[in-house]
Amino acid sequence: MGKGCFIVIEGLEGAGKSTAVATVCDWLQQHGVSELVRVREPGGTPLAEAIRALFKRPPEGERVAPATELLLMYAARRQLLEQVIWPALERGAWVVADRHDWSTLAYQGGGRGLADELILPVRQAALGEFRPDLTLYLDLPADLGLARAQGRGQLDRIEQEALTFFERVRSRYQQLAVDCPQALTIDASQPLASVTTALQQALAGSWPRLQDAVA
Ligand code: T5A
Repeated sequence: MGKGCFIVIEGLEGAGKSTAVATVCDWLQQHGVSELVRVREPGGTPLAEAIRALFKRPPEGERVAPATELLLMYAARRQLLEQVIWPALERGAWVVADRHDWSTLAYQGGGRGLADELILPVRQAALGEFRPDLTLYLDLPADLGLARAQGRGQLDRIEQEALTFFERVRSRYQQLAVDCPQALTIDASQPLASVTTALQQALAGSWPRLQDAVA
């Protein structure tokens, strides 16, 4: 897929993903990356943003089935890939994403309990073999992440789930990170300055491999 590089930030609510995206982009710019594209999931195109709004605030009184969540997430993801990510990578840009495929595996798989037999064919149809060059997983206890999210004000539909839901999500994330050679885990329970340093060190360590990938 093109000559660019695809970096994804993953983690629970309140892990500090938005802040991490900014840190990663600053670091890449300082190291000579000339075109950077930031995206978030779900979202990033008008259609995908409309799906995000429906996903977060469905029509009053209508329960969203877990399998519907799965299909909405991959529909939004494919649209973002077609409209933004793949064209950017094709022209040599670096793309930094706030959430991607692991969010579905962790939230709809781990959290909602959907079986791999349902998820994986949908994932294959939407992504094929496309995967990030680097995933930075921000790991923290679910209660700490939720407390940070609560500190920002009103909670959305997902944030109102029970703590055990987020513990299952975290557990799936941790397993995905262990299983993926292109992923690094960052301790996101540390103070922000320490998380920033850890992200910069992770990028420095991955830099030779990422440059090889775009060469
Ligand atoms: N979803 C998404 C699925 O279920 N399936 C999917 O496939 C996808 C793609 C998206 C929701 O959709 C679900 C998951 C989500 O529930 P969102 O708003 O895009 O929602 O994502 P959230 O995770 O909800 O976004 P947050 O803003 O809560 O999380 P961030 O970006 O990780 O956190 P951030 O950077 O905004 O920080 C939150 C607060 O914590 C503070 C920040 O200053 C901020 O106030 N903070 C720290 N404080 C102390 N120490 C640190 N180290 C800190 N880091 C951040």
